[in-house]
Amino acid sequence: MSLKLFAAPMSSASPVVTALAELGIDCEIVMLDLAAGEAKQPAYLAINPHGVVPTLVVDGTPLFETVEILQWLGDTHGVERGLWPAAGTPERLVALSWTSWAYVSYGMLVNVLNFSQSPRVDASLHHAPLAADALQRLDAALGRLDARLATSPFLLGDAYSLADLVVASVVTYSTYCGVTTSGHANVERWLAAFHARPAFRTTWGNAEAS
Ligand SMILES: N[C@@H](CCC(=O)N[C@@H](CS)C(=O)NCC(=O)O)C(=O)O
Repeated sequence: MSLKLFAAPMSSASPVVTALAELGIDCEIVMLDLAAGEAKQPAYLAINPHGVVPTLVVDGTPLFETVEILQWLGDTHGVERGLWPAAGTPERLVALSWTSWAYVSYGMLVNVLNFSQSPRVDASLHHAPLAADALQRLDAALGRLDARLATSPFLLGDAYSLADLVVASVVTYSTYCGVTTSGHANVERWLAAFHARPAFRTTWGNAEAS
């Protein structure tokens, strides 16, 4: 199987780069310069019409959307490495639920927060009450994640898995956007375990919000 990842430093592609390192997958990685508009060039738009990273090209077919790439890596490479539950198991359902929750539900609130207060968004579009509401909802969401992590060290039980990598990546990014994890001791313990992993340390070296 040939794999080629289009990525950019400290971007939505970072969790994919981390997963490739965690799984020990040999993959060509092409780093685009987003500021120079490389993701908007016709050659790249032919691969990903949305003009964003990441895109993983699998035997010539592009796969985009970070959460789909990560779930696909779990399905195709994670099971044999003990990092993703096998198809047909209850744990697979748990893994799909939490990883999609992170990108779709929690991620939607992070986007609201960013659009309403980020310095990267035109100040005329900022909306302080909306940002405050998003922060409150994100804190409540972290409370529900904390309750899950109170029952076991990791999302799927005693062992670290790609499900932790996916959800912890999104939660880590949210902290760069102003979300605080204080008051959620289980989330903080679990995030520290993620941040201690070599795959995280090598790929998120100079992290900052993007
Ligand atoms: N929902 C997409 C979002 C991808 C996205 O917005 N990526 C940004 C980088 S964080 C990007 O490539 N922007 C293109 C640009 O700035 O030209 C995903 O998760 O894959």
